[in-house]
Amino acid sequence: MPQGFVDETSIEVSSGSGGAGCVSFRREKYVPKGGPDGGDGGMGGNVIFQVKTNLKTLSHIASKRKFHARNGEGGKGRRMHGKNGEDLILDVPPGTLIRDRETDEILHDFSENIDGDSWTFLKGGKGGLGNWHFRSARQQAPRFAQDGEPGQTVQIVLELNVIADIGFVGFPSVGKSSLLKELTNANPEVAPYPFTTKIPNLGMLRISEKEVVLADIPGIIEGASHGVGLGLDFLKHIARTEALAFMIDLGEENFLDTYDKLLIELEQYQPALLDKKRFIIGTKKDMDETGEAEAALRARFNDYPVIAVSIFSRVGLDELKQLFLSMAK
Ligand SMILES: Nc1nc2c(ncn2[C@@H]2O[C@H](COP(=O)(O)OP(=O)(O)OP(=O)(O)O)[C@@H](O)[C@H]2O)c(=O)[nH]1
Ligand SMILES: [Mg+2]
Repeated sequence: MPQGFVDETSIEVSSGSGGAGCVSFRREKYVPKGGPDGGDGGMGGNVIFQVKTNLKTLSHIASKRKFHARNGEGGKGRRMHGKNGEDLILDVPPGTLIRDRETDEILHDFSENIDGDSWTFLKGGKGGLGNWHFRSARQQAPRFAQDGEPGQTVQIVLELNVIADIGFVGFPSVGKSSLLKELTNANPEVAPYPFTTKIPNLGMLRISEKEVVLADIPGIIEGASHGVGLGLDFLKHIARTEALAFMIDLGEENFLDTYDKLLIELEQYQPALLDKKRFIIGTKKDMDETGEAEAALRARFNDYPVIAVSIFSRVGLDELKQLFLSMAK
């Protein structure tokens, strides 16, 4: 599996400790020695995982190593209960698998889950009882209370098989990796010679709370289905995407033939690839005289969305992001 397709992150999670019970005695006017009135400690916060379907990767978790739920607060006089500690709620994308780091045991599998489904992994510690509970005929003024129960700490690994939403297909050097680099957190190699990209790269585009995963694959040339260039084995990595972006270099002489050539290769590899949603990206719009090329592209593809972009002059990128968003699941 190429790098980046399995998202994995190792973290430590801890539930909160319970708050301590309180030792306290009533103080009232005219009552010289009040009875015990120390309240109980609050519960420690739980560790909860929750599915969020707008997430596609674990990158929002990977930036931190340790996560803690809050501790419960101590009890107070007048039998006042301490505040419960706030739960730690970790949002994960559907498909996330949670393992124990030491034993490798699968603790939970979120593969079937829908938005908002949650799983409580670690319970917070119970709060200790206040001295009020320990009064008895023999013990009228107990000077002790219980400690809160400690929280639990576990090392876990989160795993996710990331499936891209949109795959980039195009001839070598059309600018696939440049676009991925421009729009996402990925950092693929970019160079002015063909077949710079040898294994697929994934990148995540975040637009207002939503994540769209883009897949940059090696260049496809005529005859690739018969093994020319790098062949087409890498197309398996875009077999499950929602949509394909056909990238066409506006500065290239025979740019209108590119699309047909790409389609032939895709069909040879797997006809089902042609059932996917499609759209056309004209690249390198900053080059001279690409205006005409763009118009020709629009005329040819009036049934698919067409967007002309340039990484250098930064045109068309916002429009493209919106299109990606609308094409993703
Ligand atoms: N003028 C211009 N050049 C661009 C633009 N985008 C990419 N390039 C250049 O095109 C060349 C190829 O870019 P890449 O992003 O490596 O192309 P690729 O499609 O990933 O190529 P392969 O991985 O070899 O298939 C590089 O020299 C880029 O700097 C653009 O918007 N305008
Ligand atoms: Mg590339």
